Amino acid sequence: MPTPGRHTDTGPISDCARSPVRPIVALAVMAIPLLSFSPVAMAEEWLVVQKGRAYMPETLTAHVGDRVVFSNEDDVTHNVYSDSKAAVFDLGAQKPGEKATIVLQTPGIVDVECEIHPKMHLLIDVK
Ligand SMILES: [Cu+2]
Repeated sequence: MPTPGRHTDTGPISDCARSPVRPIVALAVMAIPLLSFSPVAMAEEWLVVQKGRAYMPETLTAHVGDRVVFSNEDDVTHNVYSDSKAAVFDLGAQKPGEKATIVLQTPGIVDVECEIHPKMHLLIDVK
């Protein structure tokens, strides 16, 4: 037997008219995580190589939140440290091939030295 009652299903036409609202809501929900993650995406990572008993580069302009990776690509041990107000740290004895990372947290000039080789200097200008 056929289904004579089908004509009553034409009611949902009014629901279809409302559906264009949904994509706008979806876009608004997607925009929230994009905005909250943007400061993290802006942080950069800088590579400072120790080679020939010198830092390369010897000057760096970075920003609060950036990371600096110290990579000992020399054939001698180094000991990277800083007594500067903007960043006080001591990475300790760093053997050839070893890496260590710091995070810049305060604006100012950071004078990075080496406990073993006093001629080594790296100036980081933290904005
Ligand atoms: Cu050194």
